[in-house]
Amino acid sequence: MPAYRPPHISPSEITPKGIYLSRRNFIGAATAAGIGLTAGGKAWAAPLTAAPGPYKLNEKLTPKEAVTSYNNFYEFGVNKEDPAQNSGAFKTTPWSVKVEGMVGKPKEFGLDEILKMKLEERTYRMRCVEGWSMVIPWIGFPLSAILDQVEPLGSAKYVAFETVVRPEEMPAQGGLFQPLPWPYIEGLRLDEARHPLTILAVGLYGETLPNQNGAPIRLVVPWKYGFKGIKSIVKIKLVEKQPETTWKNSNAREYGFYSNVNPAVDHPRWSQATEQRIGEGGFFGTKRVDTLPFNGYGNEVASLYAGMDLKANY
Ligand SMILES: Nc1nc2c(c(=O)[nH]1)N[C@H]1C(S)=C(S)[C@@H](COP(=O)(O)O)O[C@H]1N2
Ligand SMILES: [Mo]
Repeated sequence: MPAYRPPHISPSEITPKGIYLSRRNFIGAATAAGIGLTAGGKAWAAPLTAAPGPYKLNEKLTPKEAVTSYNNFYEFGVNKEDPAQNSGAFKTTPWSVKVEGMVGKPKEFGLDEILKMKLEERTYRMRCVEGWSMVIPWIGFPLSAILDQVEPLGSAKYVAFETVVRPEEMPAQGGLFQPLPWPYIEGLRLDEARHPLTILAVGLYGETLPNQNGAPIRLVVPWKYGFKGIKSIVKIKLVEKQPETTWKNSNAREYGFYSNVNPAVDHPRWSQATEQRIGEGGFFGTKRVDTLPFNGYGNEVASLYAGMDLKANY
């Protein structure tokens, strides 16, 4: 039996080149993604239209092939190519999301209803705690649109999220080696959840989300490390106390509740000062750029943390 694997592994810890994918696997997955098929042969994409949203970014988009073949989704395996290769049998219809807890009007949202929300294109800079980043044209809507409908009570202070548990369709949930405890869980403070930058994404690059990116609906919080962006959500619960989160539970010294992108707070095992833009300087390029406080969204979100010590609240 493999030993419990240290949670996140910085690519630079594995190879000096900065990328630990095998070239052959990456290109194989990218080709499959490019023709709209996962390795399992299932078509995943349907066109999705959305109006341009706020927060324009003047940065080069990460190629779709990289966005859809270099993923973290441990339910399908711990290697970057696993989610694209092992998620072909994952069924995303029918689907619904329960929104419950401290709310006046709990509600179960069916996927049809979700897809009728006012969808926007939101191109965001995304930063993984492992030291790489992408620029992704998401399609989604503000999480606040759903929160408004359920009418949070005054006592609600946090929002807790849960990913689906389906060992029959998610190989790493059914295998002997369990990389994480399931369900994958995440959380935000209510004001973070209501911030206009925080979206529920249902698509990217003009199409419905590929399974490997968290179909049919996932969270995107661009000023936080990528692991806050919980995928394939089935439950959203308004709660009074700070909820447990998967990575903090697995290693609280390395991962906090807030997980705001912060170049001044190093991960205990590597620096967070710079990042590798996946797909720039060639697919396997090693060019690194400076990481920005709040991933560059400081003007929008720094006020949420006024008076907080962000070194203690990492
Ligand atoms: N359910 C679930 N959500 C998850 C993860 C996961 O393993 N399981 N990985 C997280 C991490 S570490 C990152 S960096 C992002 C990656 O999202 P992407 O593959 O769409 O780029 O998803 C996050 N959401
Ligand atoms: Mo990540």
